[in-house]
Amino acid sequence: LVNLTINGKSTSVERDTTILDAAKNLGIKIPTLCNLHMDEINVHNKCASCRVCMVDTARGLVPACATNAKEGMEVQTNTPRALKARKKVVELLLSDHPQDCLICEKNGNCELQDIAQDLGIREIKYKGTKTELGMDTSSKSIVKYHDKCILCRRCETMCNEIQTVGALSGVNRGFETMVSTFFNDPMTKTNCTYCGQCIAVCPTGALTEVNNVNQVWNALDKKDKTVVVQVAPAVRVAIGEEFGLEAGAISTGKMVAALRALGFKYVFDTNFAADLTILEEASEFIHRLKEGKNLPILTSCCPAWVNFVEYTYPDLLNLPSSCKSPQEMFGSIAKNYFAPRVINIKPEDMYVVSVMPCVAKKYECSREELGQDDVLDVDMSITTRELAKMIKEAGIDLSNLKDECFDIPLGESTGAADIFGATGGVLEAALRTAYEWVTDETLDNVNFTQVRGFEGIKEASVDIAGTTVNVCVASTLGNARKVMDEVRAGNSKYHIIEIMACPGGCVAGGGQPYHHGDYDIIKKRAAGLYNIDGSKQLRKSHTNPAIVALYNDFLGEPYGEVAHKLLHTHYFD
Ligand code: HC1
Ligand code: SF4
Repeated sequence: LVNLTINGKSTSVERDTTILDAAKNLGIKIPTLCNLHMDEINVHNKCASCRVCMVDTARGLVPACATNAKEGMEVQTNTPRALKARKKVVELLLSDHPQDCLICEKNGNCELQDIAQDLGIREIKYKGTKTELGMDTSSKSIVKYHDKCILCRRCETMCNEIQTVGALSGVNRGFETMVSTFFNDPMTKTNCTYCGQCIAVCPTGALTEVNNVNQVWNALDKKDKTVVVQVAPAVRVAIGEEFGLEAGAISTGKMVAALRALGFKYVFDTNFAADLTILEEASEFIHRLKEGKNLPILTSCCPAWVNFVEYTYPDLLNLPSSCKSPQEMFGSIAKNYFAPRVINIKPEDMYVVSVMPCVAKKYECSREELGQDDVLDVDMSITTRELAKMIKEAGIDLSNLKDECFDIPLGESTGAADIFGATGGVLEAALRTAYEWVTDETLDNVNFTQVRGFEGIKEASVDIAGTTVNVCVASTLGNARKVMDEVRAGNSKYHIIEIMACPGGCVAGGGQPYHHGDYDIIKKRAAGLYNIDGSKQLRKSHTNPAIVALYNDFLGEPYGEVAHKLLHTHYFD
């Protein structure tokens, strides 16, 4: 241990602790822009590029994030000299930044804006040449606006170290320095999976989602379309944050009320399709297990993971489940069942909007194979943040709305569907159904707690009618790579593997309200989903009466012919 004082307060910390972390332990805030520390998921971005965290020591000014605490050190975080240096650094950053905060996608959520505000900066002091490197709007999911990049490298850390995709890195020098793709190619020409984790950690408006809010307003205005909306599991425990509610607050009823007030004709639930996915995926698993072929089965509901497996493991494309994701199954059932059979309209006269915690879902719904006869299953996907923008734009105060219920039948779901939004949830939901189907016994304890929690890779063995089923859950693409390399090498003992690209699952999706590096927020959202599951009467997907009726009236057998046509897909190398 080393002993030091910060602003006169004594503390003892482990050797190798930075001044920044030592101060944090004492409850002393030192502002930073580039630093990002999320121990739970091993994110340690400390490139010390922004120099906002300058503090005073006997040796002069030092960056707190890159200077280790030393025995006897006396640190002052707020001397006039430190404040002046900090202010100058931010003034220099602002001098080379587009000053369009009022119309910036990140307005109100920008860490640079916040620091400028906290430091009382009221003028752009240094005026001169500015970086002009332009935008990349090539993808359906992500906008990259280079001029707003402050070179903090958080996105690079996320993409390279956590996701191991390597789509972004620092290139060029001086004013030309940028974090970009190889040869500055458009994102669509790279292996970017659109996981959106770079967006989740970008402190400014340099990386944002493609904003589809206006397209949704336009659709709501069309008299010739029936506009329906579906909402992903993870949205209901995060949307409240945009309206001052606690992270993890269960806002389902208020969210439904807000969607109805926005003008959607039917407010449905992706959860309905999550239950449907389980019936198809459990059937597919049992089928593969009996045949002893194409194991382990890999879950296929996360579109960034699907992109990753297509790019990285083209030799293993027999393994992902052929099930479309719940987002897509929902669209398919809404257009090919609900439209013609329940409300008597043509599939092309229905417009399906999805609200997702994810930016890859925007890309997923544009994949041409995910539809029937040139009608895409889902027309437009917006993020949790974009829904919040629409609600605010309409002047609705979500936190004061009275709870309303989803429309039926595509709004009915079991607890198994809610937990899809947290890492391990899809697997747990599948086990609840597979167990009962294979054993023909009632599963009394539906809580497979071994696959819950935030470990990057979790495993368990479950006895199903005398067969030991080995299961694995991985979240982040870096962890997926570890598991998949074993599969490729023939060393994997697993029968089922669930993979989600975001650290912790969809609750941490790239389209959720910004967490600003606070992983507790993500834990609270997941706890919210498990609370919903625990409080529901029905917690096994195959007991959802609306799903049972759908098979009886329309689909026939799970994994049967109609299901194959409407609910399954294929992959491309
Ligand atoms: Fe997800 Fe899924 S859980 S992928 O994480 O399988 O986005 O929430 O909607 O489709 O249901 C996301 C969340 C979501 C799908 C479901
Ligand atoms: Fe990398 Fe994901 Fe960002 Fe693409 S979306 S650049 S894969 S972090």
